Amino acid sequence: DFPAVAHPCAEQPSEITSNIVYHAQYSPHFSPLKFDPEQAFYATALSVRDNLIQRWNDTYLHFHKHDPKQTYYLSMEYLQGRALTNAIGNLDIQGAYADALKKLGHEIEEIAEKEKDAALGNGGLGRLASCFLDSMATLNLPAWGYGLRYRYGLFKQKISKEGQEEVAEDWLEKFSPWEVVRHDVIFPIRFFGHVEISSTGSRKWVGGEVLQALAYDIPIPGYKTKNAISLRLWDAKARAEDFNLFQFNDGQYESAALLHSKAQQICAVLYPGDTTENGKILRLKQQFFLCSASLQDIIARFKKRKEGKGPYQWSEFPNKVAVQLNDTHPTLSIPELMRLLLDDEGLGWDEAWDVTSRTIAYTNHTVLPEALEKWSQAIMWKLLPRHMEIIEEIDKRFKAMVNSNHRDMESKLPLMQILDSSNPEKPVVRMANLCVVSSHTVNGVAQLHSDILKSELFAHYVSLWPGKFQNKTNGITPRRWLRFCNQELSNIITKWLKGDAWITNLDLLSGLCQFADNEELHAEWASAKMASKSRLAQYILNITGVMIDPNSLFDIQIKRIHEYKRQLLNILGAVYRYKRLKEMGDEGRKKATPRTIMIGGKAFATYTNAKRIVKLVNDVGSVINNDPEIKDYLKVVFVPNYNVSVAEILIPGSDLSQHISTAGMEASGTSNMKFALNGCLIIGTLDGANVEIREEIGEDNFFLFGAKADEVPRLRKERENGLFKPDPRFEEAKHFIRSGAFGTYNYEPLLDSLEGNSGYGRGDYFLVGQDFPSYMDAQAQVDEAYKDKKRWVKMSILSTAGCGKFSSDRTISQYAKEIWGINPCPVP
Ligand code: DL6
Repeated sequence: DFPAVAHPCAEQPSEITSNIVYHAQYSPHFSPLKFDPEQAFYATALSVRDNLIQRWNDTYLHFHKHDPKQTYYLSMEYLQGRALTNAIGNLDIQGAYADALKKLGHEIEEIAEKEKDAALGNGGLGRLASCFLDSMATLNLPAWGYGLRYRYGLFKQKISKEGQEEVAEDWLEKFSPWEVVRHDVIFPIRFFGHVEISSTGSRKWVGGEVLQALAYDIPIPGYKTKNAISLRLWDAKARAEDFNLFQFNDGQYESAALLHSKAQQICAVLYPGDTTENGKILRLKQQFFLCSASLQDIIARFKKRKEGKGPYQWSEFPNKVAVQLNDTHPTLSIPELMRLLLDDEGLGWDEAWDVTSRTIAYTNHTVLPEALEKWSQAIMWKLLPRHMEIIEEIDKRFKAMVNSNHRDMESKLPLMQILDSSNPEKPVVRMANLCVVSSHTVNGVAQLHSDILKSELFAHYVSLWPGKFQNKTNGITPRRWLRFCNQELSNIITKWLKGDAWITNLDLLSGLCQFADNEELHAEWASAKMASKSRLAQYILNITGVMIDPNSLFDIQIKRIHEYKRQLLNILGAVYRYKRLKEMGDEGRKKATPRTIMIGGKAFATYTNAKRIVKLVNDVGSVINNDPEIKDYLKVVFVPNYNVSVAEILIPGSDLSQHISTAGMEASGTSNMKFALNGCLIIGTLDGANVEIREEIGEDNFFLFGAKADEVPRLRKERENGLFKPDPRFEEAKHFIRSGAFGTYNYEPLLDSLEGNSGYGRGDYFLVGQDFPSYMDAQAQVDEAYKDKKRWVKMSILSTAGCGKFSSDRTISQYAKEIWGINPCPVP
């Protein structure tokens, strides 16, 4: 109902110039008269934000008026990366902004690099959430993301002689130009305390520690649409009255501000260490903080949208609200929604359960046993006593249902129940079981993974609820991961497909197949790749000092460092290649395909073997890159501090990428999709989404090796029983490292993990030795294929052409139709 005002949403270069200058002067964050690239970035971002705020408000109002069913995506992680190029690109005003900045003496690319990555996530799961938001906005879906506003995101990785060092990453060091604090959106969040029972038997959670959740919103613009949705991040604060002035004036500074310091801890870091009890409590507090704040907000919005429309029924709630749990981290949404409905809204159990289970759906992202969350019942009783009562009741009713309706399943109950007290000293709550029992839909993230969920991890539940389980193969946004990060290639695609409709309809890429042998396209394709490789080579030189040759085959593996992802297989292969190159002499080497192997990724701070892998890659690189005999044939580079922005440089410049996890262990992978989309060939196992990528782009365009998922248990057994005969090349590579060729660091614990079951040995659980020979054979095929430039470029074109399925627009449309039941609500 505001009177109309001229909004400062600039779209023409001259308006943009004055809007940027306006922000430099009147939204000052720096001393006056300064306009270097950093200040220019902030002023430009604020100017773009003006434009976004207009769309954002319009979208909010539109949803409010039409009251469609809305999805809320709850995730502990979002890996947003930088926002400026993406926002300007999605608003389709790149040219105008570039011109405007030129007039002000700046290049848009140069100022965009001043933005810090928002790294509020760890890996694929967080980046998936960010891709999903882009697709939700682009598809005009009524949907929002909820997360936490971590003060420090994922650590910055520094590489020293000792290996990886973690340094706090201060993405809010200056400020984030994108976020808007909503001072009116604030909810109380309780921890600890006890349950009070009234004379009528109703229960109420009281006492304990009460903090406030305050909303910070980040606008998410859709691509070429008026819709802009919200990523709402919660920050924790304590109330002024909780600051004890008396104690402070008495010199008791710490106790005076106790609750304030507790509030600061909640959103201090992503995934605080959880080896101590304090660490566990803090993690659980973070999870509950996200769930409780988001649900209170969702309920408030549900009620607000009903205002003036007569009385509402709670049974309507699931017709207006869909909550998607991104893995088990937001599981506490289940007992929290139950608590809010039972204790605050006064619903009976059956009604509250009906509403909750029709609202919530759960995505599983891993089958790794150590990643399946189990929380100590003792800690849960202490921190969330009312929720534990509710979880106990859910578990009791679930068991009663199985006992009365599925007597044949009774023997499976110990595996299926939510509370596991089989170890009386450490009874736990199994979060995944709570999710499966309470959600209306459970999905995996690639076909193979979803099949494994149905046949193994959740097999028993399938007999109870066969219709509950679905697959939603992951996807990536083609905007960030091709259109904006690889403009050369995307312009070529637009030219050959006669238009840019592929950006929102990625299936159209298949139109490139008909030109797969066209020489003109080949020349353009190869030249775009060379431009990206040269840019990447320059980047590597700048950050590592290592000179790499863009004419060599660029072979990249970037992902979190984990034994199951088998960076160790990659580096052992590199060690073997190096040894061979040394032995073959000058003449032999001349026939070799020159290669640059790049590995990047962060190791979790307490994951010792992962940190040893980082150290090994760096040590191997130091020796090989300084060997004058080998310099024209092989380089091994560890790319430090891998993050979204670094990926945007690496992926366009790749020829080959490695997705080589032990089959059955990588739920999906999404970087495999990004590489393939950018015309990079994959060497990989039949794992996660590799399986579907290979199906889509054709098996001739994929370098396959390794054991299949269904062979893995037998191979592990054989390995345990001493039946495994290692390939001599595998033995040679390990022996070479043990000989001290790459320094004197003690690699024994790492190498021994590939041996028998004694000492550090874990019997090569990840089957590196088993897959080594077929890996090396596949790498030899890569070397041969790369020599035939025509064949390689054709394979590269066909890779891109086959990636239509892997757009996150496709994934999100499927979630919208098949899980959430929501429809587009475009702002006119
Ligand atoms: O679904 C997104 C992403 C998958 O692509 C990866 O394969 C999977 O490892 C990752 N899962 C997680 C969960 N925890 N762990 N491990 O990050 O999800």
